[in-house]
Amino acid sequence: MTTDARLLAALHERGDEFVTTPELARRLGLSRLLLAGRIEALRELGYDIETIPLLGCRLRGAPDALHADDLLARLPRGRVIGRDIRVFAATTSTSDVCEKLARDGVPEGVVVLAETQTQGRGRLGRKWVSPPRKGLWLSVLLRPRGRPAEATRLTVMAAVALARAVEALAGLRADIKWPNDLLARGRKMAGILTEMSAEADRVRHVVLGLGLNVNQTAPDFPPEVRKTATSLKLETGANWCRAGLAAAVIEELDRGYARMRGGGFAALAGEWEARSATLGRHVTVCCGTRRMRGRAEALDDDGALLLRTEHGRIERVLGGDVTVESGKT
Ligand code: BT5
Repeated sequence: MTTDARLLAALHERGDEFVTTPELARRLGLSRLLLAGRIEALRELGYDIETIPLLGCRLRGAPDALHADDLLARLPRGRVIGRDIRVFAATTSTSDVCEKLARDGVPEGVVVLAETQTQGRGRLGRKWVSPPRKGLWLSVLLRPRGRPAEATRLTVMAAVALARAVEALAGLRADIKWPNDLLARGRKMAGILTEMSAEADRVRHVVLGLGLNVNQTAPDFPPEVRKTATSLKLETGANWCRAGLAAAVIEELDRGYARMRGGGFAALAGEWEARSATLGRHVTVCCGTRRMRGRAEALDDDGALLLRTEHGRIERVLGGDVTVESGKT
């Protein structure tokens, strides 16, 4: 961790209370003069740090901006996902950046965030609207062991992680629509894009891209998605601290990934099923030019959707767009 990350961690840890200057200087291994310099630098970034002689310092507020040091300071130690965090003011797509890092041999777990994306993408070349400072646009590089067919498991894991973070912080119940949407009252609040580089039987790496709408109001959405999209702000009426949310999402992703590696996918899938807006419903799945109708029965152990077709057969669906046709049966 950088000095600024450790300084912010010490302040976050104490909440509303003061940390004395000698304690801070000792913890960070800095002279008081250097410490004052770091505090001033953070103030220039928008951190509201109050200093009172004898009492010390406390953090009164953070800017509505994402900073790698601040995110590192909010996260627990010893994690894989988020051990390296990189924040950009703007990028084409955070998944492009992650893909480059993958080819440069960067270890798994690096998280790339951007305040805005100029070419944010969804599946099949679709566009992902990513206005500046309104949401979380982030990608994670993973190098999982296992067969390429298991990559869908990562989408399942990411959907559960997002739903948990949103629920824990905003108290908002989010439904998961297979394979990659998070819905609130039937509207899309988040999307997941899982991109894989693989050989025949081995995954080289996976880039997991997550987009979560946070502080948009209706006019922030372009007309083409205004009726189908929603944000945390639209659902709760409040503005949300994106840094806090980003840290919660990263923490949940790390927890989910650890569970998966520890053989705990079945439990994750159970949690997914409990939050599912898809299972038990009659759906149409469009997969390229193929169209299938049936009842969404269950999740397979690799994350595929098991669909009981009109003819009574079970089809395994690995990807596609799901439209829910009717209520649960
Ligand atoms: C997705 O695709 O839902 C995956 C979205 C992944 C976005 C993240 S952001 C970080 C990382 N970097 C990227 O470039 N991408 C990832 P799909 O299921 O294909 O849905 C795309 C469709 O959702 C579009 O065609 C629109 O109809 C709709 N849409 C676009 N932007 C939206 C938004 N901000 N909120 C809700 N719906 C949106």
